[in-house]
Amino acid sequence: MQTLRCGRFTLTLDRVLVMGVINVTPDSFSDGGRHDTPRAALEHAQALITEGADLLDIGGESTRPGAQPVSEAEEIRRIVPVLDALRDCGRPLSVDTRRPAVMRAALEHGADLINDIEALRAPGALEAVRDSDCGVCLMHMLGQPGTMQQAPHYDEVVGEVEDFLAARVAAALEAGIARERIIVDPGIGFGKTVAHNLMLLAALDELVALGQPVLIGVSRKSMIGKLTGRETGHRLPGSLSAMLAAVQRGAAIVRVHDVAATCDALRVWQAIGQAGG
Ligand code: HH2
Repeated sequence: MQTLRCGRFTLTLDRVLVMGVINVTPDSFSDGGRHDTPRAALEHAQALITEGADLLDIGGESTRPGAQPVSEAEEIRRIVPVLDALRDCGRPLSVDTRRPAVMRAALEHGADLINDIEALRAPGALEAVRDSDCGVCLMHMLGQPGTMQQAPHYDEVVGEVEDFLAARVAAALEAGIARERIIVDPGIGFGKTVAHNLMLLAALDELVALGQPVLIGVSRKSMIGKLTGRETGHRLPGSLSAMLAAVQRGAAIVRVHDVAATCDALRVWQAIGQAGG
């Protein structure tokens, strides 16, 4: 059975794990401004754990298309009190950051996983995580959040994303990060059109074949809005559908805002799978 080393935790991947999102940002696309004090974040975390979250992903910088970067100091100021407040919540704490200084601060304050939309490409990022025992999520992104949705182009999206992730896994291994610590993610919506996202989801088994657990984030994303014509708050049915399509093709971890509904959907999906033997 595949396991994932994740700081204080070793997670067994014998069922799909649900990562609940806690954005401590004023401007995230789906829940911006709602959990941006440690107290509000703690309450939100407790609710997500009760709903069934296996991990919590804390983000201090919005990476929605067109988002403006925040300063490193501000990102640390947002993240650290939340990590301190959640430290003993019993779930692995992931920090969504691409800055080495934020990674170091997060690890000092008990983060178990570094979730990096830049796949540890920033100078010093591999070194920042190498000597800890944290998990790392290496995500594919074409371009930068501010401009990534301006006409993204690929000759062959699945192959290019696969080659990128394979190269980043190799770089992480080379830096001394054990294979059991590494997750990969095609980065749905990060420098991709709806057609690119759909092709990546449809061919997810090709990324699963890399041998690392695959994380997928589709929750409430604009792809769901474009396919259904729904605003952010009304994208749950579409998000669940995309999530199940991803787990059907081998996704190991799903990053979601709606934890209770996701757990229900997974329970039914898994029961059907088990009945099939
Ligand atoms: N998506 C978002 C942020 N971080 N990390 C991974 N590994 N995979 C994803 O698909 C992913 C991610 C964007 O979603 P959200 O956090 O809700 O929005 P914002 O970036 O505006 O905070």
